[in-house]
Amino acid sequence: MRAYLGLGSNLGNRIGYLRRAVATLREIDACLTVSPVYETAPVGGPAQGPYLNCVVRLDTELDPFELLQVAWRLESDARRIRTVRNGPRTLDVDILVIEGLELATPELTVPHPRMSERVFVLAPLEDLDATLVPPRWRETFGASLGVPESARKVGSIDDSLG
Ligand code: PH2
Ligand code: MG
Ligand code: MG
Repeated sequence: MRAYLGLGSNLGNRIGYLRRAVATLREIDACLTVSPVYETAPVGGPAQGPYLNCVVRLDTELDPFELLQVAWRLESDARRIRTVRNGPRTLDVDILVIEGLELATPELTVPHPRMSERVFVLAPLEDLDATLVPPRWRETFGASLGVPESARKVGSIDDSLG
């Protein structure tokens, strides 16, 4: 199956956490594609610092729940500590889209239920495949892209970003 994962970090060495997660995901798909990296204003939760976000596209033989286990393992490798909902984190890995699949279970809902409102997901997703972003979502997040700090492309995962 072909899956799109959203990665985010706003604690510690943010780009380092994203890079490490991508390196581990390359063990699953050596040919994966990484979107540009964005610096984005935090959405929801307590006052917290800005995020780095990107989206990864990969092809895998794993099933959705096996891929979810991988996402959780990446977060625990990053020593993520869960306190408040939408609070700051070293690493968040969300399954956004799995091509040709819709799923709603207690552990996993695909497509990700809140992605249509989230510029930090839609901007990098659109970079990878614009057909995944319906025009009416584009209108919403396209407007917020004009808002300073909402999401700013800062470079590629391999650049030395702060
Ligand atoms: N993730 C959240 C909540 N808010 N804001 C930004 N900018 N980026 C995120 O990845 C993010 C967020 C919950 O997963
Ligand atoms: Mg998330
Ligand atoms: Mg998550």
